[in-house]
Amino acid sequence: MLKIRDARYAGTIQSGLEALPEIAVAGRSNVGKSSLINALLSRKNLVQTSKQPGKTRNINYFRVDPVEAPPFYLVDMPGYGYAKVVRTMQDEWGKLARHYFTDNQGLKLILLLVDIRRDIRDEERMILDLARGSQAKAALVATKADKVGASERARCLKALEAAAGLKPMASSAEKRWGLEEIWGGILDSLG
Ligand SMILES: Nc1nc2c(ncn2[C@@H]2O[C@H](COP(=O)(O)OP(=O)(O)O)[C@@H](O)[C@H]2O)c(=O)[nH]1
Ligand SMILES: [Mg+2]
Repeated sequence: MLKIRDARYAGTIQSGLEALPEIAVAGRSNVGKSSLINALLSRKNLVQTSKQPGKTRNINYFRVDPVEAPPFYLVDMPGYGYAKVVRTMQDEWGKLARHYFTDNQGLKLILLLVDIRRDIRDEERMILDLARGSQAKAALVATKADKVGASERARCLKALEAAAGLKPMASSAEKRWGLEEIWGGILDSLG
């Protein structure tokens, strides 16, 4: 596990932050973005996990200062796809995502989170397409792997791989599964 000297909230995209490499954490509302960031940083409540899905509309930057590597941001993207969020906000999400993923030289890696029990849908395809069109890498993380048994887990991972054309990393924020592999992908993309 990466040794971290400091990790703290740094602000939103609007606030004129110091330019540092960025690792984006994207995915549907409630998929486990905030929980995964907390797990990766071994912080319980650095990022608020949502009791109210669809409420986070900002791009939230968390600055990470590792002990033996240069600083970077873990970026908590707003969720999408929550049924009760009105259409205009979904469109807003699309615009924000397109802007963030396209005009962003600092973006090194998009961690696209999908619930292990779910399928890839239009929004995920859009994010993967945006990643292909940018200089950033994309990695697929299948969250909440603790929710299924071992054989079901293997079946779900295969289905996700076939649908996304990317091999997913299985994770559980609850059980702290898959964190080493995800850190490997992050450090690899930071170079
Ligand atoms: N069982 C289980 N629950 C999880 C896991 N990750 C997140 N959750 C739960 O899923 C809900 C949404 O998580 P959150 O991190 O807020 O999702 P976000 O909306 O994508 O940021 C919360 O109730 C979390 O406790 C996981 O790995 N396993
Ligand atoms: Mg969240």
